[in-house]
Amino acid sequence: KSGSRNQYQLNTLTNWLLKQEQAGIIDGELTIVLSSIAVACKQIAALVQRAGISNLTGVQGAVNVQGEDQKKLDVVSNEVFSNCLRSSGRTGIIASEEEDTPVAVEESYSGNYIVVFDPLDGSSNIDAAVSTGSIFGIYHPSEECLADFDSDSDSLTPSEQNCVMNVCQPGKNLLSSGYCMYSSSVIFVLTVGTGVYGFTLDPMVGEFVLTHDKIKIPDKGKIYAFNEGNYALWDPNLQSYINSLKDPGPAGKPYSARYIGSLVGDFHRTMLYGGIYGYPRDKKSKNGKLRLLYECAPMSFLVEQAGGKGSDGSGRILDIKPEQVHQRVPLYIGSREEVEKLEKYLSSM
Ligand code: P6P
Repeated sequence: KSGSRNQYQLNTLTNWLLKQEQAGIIDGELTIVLSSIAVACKQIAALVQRAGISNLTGVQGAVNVQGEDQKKLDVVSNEVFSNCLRSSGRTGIIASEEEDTPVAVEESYSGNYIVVFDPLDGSSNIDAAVSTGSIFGIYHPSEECLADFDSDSDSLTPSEQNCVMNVCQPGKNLLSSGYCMYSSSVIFVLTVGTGVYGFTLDPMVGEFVLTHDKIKIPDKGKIYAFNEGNYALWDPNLQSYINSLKDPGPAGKPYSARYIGSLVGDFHRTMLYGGIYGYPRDKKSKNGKLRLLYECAPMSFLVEQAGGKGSDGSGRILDIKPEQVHQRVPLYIGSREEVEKLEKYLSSM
């Protein structure tokens, strides 16, 4: 029968990308950028799974721009991601959590896409073999940032300035975003603006196979994911919100607490099961810990595409235009009902 699928035809990420291209949803250049990101994630998955064997656990002995001890795998994953994007020939500028400033890609000869990424989020979990992940976002080059760019420009060369301007776009400009989770399964999740799709790596074939067709986050969940070790440092209204989840009164059922300490793992579970993940601002960290450009905005694009919400506590993450590449913002993300209830609690501050 024409069109019937025989059991040897895998529904791979490559097939899916070609279908999006045929439907005119993405162009051939973006297809190549996304394919190169998938290759980078496969390489990182292999490195992560053998970290203990190939002596890739532990620290690199350097500190990154975030002031965090770089793990060996942070450095290696960053190189893998950068090399795949450079050799795609379609990436104009890349910005990484592990690099001080965004860099223009000399090898680019077409497409000129802006790619922001966290090559290995949650890397402090590596030595204990707990879930980690890579996060990415893709933009068109943008001149609109030129208008009101007021950095300490004397410290940046014109080309560095141009890179920063092109990278500092609000998440609502994202063409695509996604993550790859390295856990009991390796799952590649992405959106190109037409819903959220998940692909599980089949180690027998070395291909990502469609396993989650149009992820929809439940409107309400039963799980909250906050680091309650910081509870004493939180705004009193946030404390009240968390208490309302733990003790909803006689009519309600208490939520469960789940916190992996890896954004990709906590977020992926929230996308599938519902509930809320939060990394609040607190007395120590005035803007929280997570970075807007390559953590909060890509995840917020995904959650909105799945019917959920991504908020900084008072507004939509995707509306925030970054002023600096590594700018941090508070993040509350997940099911619509939980995020809206949290915003109400915080607005009564
Ligand atoms: P804490 C990992 O370092 C990370 O950036 C996220 O992946 C994770 O959710 C969070 O920080 C954990 O931070 O302060 O709770 O250990």
